[in-house]
Amino acid sequence: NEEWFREELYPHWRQSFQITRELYRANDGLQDIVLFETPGFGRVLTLDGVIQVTTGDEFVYHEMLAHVPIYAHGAVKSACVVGGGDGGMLREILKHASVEQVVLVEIDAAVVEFCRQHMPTVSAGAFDDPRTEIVIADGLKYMAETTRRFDLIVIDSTDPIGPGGVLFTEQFYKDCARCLTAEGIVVNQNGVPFLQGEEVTDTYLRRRPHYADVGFYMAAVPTYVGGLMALGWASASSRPRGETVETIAARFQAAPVTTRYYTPEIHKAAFALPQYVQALI
Ligand code: AG3
Repeated sequence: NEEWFREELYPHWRQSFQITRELYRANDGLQDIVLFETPGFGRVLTLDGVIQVTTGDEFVYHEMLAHVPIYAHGAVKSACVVGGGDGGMLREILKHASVEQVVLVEIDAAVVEFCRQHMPTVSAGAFDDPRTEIVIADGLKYMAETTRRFDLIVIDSTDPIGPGGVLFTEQFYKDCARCLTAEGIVVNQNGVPFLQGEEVTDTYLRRRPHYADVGFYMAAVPTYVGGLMALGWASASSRPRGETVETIAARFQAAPVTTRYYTPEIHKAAFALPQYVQALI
């Protein structure tokens, strides 16, 4: 009598996970939060029925959204994570000794509490790091109002459905641009372009007016099915994306972090876009 979770993100394509046991289920009025254990991917967190994190493969996503911009920038001191209530993005950013402060702006306090308790290996102590500041707020409002400036903004959101939808608007991208330092970089999860191609086109068009450089890079996250996932890139200066593999490798060697996916060669290669993705831009 097996139990299965079926993800219904796409109308025409579903993926299923065998459930060893359901651990928790909550609804705090903002979204449905469910946590279950699987034989293959460890603990899986879903929000409104869509997989956000699995302890098995989260390293790919978190490493690629943290280390690529950090090594491309070369001297990130201040960072902001919008979303990311599981703490995995914080964990990766805080691996860098150059980082002095990270503000986590998460709309849903319950996600932070839930993940802190039931997925502690994801945050791995990052919530308690003295460099971490947690702000429970709507990211759109926070970015519109803050006077802080960041070398790095990571938009670690859900898909553009539910409370995370505003994090894909032109207004939000414009506010993020205002909050960047001179060589600052914004990255975000931009969906799986084979299945969500319009998200790439929309993001490109909404950012183009507000940044010196707008682009995408890619990573293979097993549970975000449908081929490579697109990670969005926008920066206040056109310098960071073009850094050579030699420069990236030298920075990585001078200030290494432990990774399971990221390498300087993957960093460079990730910006090579398949034709079907280029066609969306
Ligand atoms: N948020 C990214 C979820 C993307 C799922 N989308 C998809 N499969 N198209 C992850 C939050 C992890 N910190």
